[in-house]
Amino acid sequence: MDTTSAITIDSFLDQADERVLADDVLDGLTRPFKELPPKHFYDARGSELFERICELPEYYPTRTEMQILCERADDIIAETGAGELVELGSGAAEKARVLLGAMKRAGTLSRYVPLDVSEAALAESARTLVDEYDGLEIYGVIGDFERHLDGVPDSDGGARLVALLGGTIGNFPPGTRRRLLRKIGGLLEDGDRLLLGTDLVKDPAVIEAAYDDAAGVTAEFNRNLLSVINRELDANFPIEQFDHVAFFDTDREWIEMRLRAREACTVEIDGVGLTVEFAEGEELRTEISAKFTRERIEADFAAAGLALERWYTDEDGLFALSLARRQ
Ligand code: AVJ
Repeated sequence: MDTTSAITIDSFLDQADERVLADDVLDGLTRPFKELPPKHFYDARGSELFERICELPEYYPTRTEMQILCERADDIIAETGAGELVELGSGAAEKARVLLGAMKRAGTLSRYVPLDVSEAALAESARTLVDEYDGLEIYGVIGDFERHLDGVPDSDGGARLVALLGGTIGNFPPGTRRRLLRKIGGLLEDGDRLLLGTDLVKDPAVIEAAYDDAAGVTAEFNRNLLSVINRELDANFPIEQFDHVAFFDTDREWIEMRLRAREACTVEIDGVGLTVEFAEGEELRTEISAKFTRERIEADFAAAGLALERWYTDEDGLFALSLARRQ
């Protein structure tokens, strides 16, 4: 069998996308409180550092989510009857594999629709998966799920499961999060479900350790954002003079990562013709990662026209998978 015939890949990234980092830098570094969106962490080195974070003893989300998935995948598929998996931010498709395996056991497996910005990761995982799952069709969408949800094809007829895993939804501030959830809800028809992975509120010390590990991998990951800007936008951030900061904001229930200038400095960003001053001790916010309670997820779902149907968590209540449908 010519397995490649089971793979279709559609790309929505174009030259305009090279401007996204430039625009985010122009906007974010000229604000009264400097800020950059976390999506720019993930160049090749940043993706590698993130994979190392996932292996750290302090970083519980990835392994906990995987454990819940492995324990509950058959339940989730029995509950939804899904035969098609749409995964937003699919990466190496390790979590997808667990759900596809359950679909195969249930006899419903038909199509996998991964959406990811990395063409390499997507093409590679598609090749392995079609070999592993006989008859599986793959429709890959190369794009950014904030902008290219329109690239997701119509449902293939059976029940569809749309997955946003890893706790990525926590990277968006509350209003943006609800808007995004509503847009994602647009991919669901009657009988389709959303599977959402969220990290949960817990002892702040546990959360802070997960974002400030003893080996310093998260600190490197955070500083890597400055290397991306130095390289892509011809800038001269003195990277080693920025300290990693991570703290849990108990009112907002999110962790914040920042980079703090140890000394005052002037940074030239030639690619956008910008000069930026940092005062001694000034901080640049690089990420928020919201932690949830079941009530908060239900409220976000309601505001996005969705309804929580099933709630799966680990015995320590560290992380949750929510199954939701359109209201
Ligand atoms: C990939 C967004 C889920 O917020 O925990 C890990 C990224 N940042 N360590 C998270 C991250 C610092 C991660 N997400």
